[in-house]
Amino acid sequence: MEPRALLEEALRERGLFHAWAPLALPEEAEGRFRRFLTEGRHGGMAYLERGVEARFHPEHRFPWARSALVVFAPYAYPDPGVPKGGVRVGRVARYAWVRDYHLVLGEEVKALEALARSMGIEAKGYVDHGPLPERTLAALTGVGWIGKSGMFLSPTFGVHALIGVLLTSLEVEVSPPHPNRCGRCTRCLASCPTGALLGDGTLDARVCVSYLTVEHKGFIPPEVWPGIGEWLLGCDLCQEVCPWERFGRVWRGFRPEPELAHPDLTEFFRLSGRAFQRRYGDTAFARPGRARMARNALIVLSSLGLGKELMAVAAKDPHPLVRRTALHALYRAGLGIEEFLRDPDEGIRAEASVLLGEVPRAVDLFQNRRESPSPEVKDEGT
Ligand code: B12
Ligand code: SF4
Ligand code: SF4
Repeated sequence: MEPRALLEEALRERGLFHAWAPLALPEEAEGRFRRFLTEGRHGGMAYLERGVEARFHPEHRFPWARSALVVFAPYAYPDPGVPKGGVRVGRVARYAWVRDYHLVLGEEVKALEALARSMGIEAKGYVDHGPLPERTLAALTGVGWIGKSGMFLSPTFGVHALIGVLLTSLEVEVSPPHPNRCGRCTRCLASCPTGALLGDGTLDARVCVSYLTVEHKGFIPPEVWPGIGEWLLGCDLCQEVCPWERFGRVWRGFRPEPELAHPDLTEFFRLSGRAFQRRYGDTAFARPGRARMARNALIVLSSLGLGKELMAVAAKDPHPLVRRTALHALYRAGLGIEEFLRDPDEGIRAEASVLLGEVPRAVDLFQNRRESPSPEVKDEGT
């Protein structure tokens, strides 16, 4: 069998969808990406600013690269159910119901890379780990298109599909592009709780719930909380409403876990950073980490009008981000916040004074805080 056929056969055996893309990436895609950056729509994701040239010209880093074998792992699995006990409210985006897909799909792509090399083919695999425009490559395979939601979707496997890429030295013929079948549909645009989608397949990440809950490192201003609503981690709204999701499939390599789909929120307040890492180190929760998951949990509890006991626990949290979020959650719930006047963090004390009316809002207005209340500001790091 030819090397190309052997690679495809290996993926078929693993139950993964795949298709080939050329490496001549359209200038239009690079232009959109550069506009996204110059308009600052990437928020605090500074890593996207690095290696833009390399992102759209992989052949500069890998002169042997001729094609990309794009791997799709669909994850339209059913909800694994809610475990008993604990405080289990809020929603976790579907991709995070399984062991971190960077690891699970990454292992598949690594095995594919090894197989290619064993046949004398140059190859380099990626699952989100490097500068590569994965959706653009997916759009060049001919098996689907970029929807108004920005998602790559396909009539073969719907919207919920994670992407891995293997750059190879193989010259391959590729299929013609798939027509965009969004038509007049605007369901995803209407579903977005924060108006993040611009309608041209890109978004303003600074107001996307997925960005705020997963990537944003600092405080999330209470004005934004209603948009976040019940989302504890990520957001699936613009995908769930898509009519093409009826073609959703499930890759058998994914095992959804009830404890990840419906985690006990008390753990984010109870566990030390190290214990959290042991418990969730190989899951998508590790990306934000313990303090940001606690921050997100407080916002969810505030949105649902629940969890006053947890908010009180959070008021004594070792991390200032958690205490600052607890201050606002308790304030929104109409509960006492006097204890924050004695908080070790000067900024939190000042904010509590303002909320309690001890300092006129016009004087402070939180303007002097390290983190501005506007989501447009840069991340501070937790
Ligand atoms: C940064 C990032 C985010 C950011 C910004 C997302 C965004 N839309 O820009 C945030 C944190 C918000 C995010 C959220 C999510 N993400 Co994300 N994210 C990424 C990452 C690392 C880079 C994306 C990026 O460069 N964004 C900047 C924009 C400008 O670029 P782009 O999204 O690639 O869009 C390009 C194409 O659309 C292209 N294009 C548009 N039209 C056309 C037409 C043609 C013909 C062609 C060729 C190209 C083309 O032009 C754009 C600019 O180059 C990729 C992995 C990667 N390395 O690519 C994952 C990735 C895009 N995310 C993914 C997922 C699953 C999600 C979430 C669903 C997770 C969740 N449930 O919370 C949400 C979905 C939000 C949404 N509606 O997009 C998957 C998407 C899979 C898919 N089927 O599309 C990816 C590919 C990760 C992976 N390996 O599977 N994400
Ligand atoms: S992931 Fe949620 S917040 Fe982000 S664009 Fe989609 S619907 Fe809007
Ligand atoms: S919801 Fe409608 S407009 Fe949005 S991506 Fe799906 S088909 Fe396209």
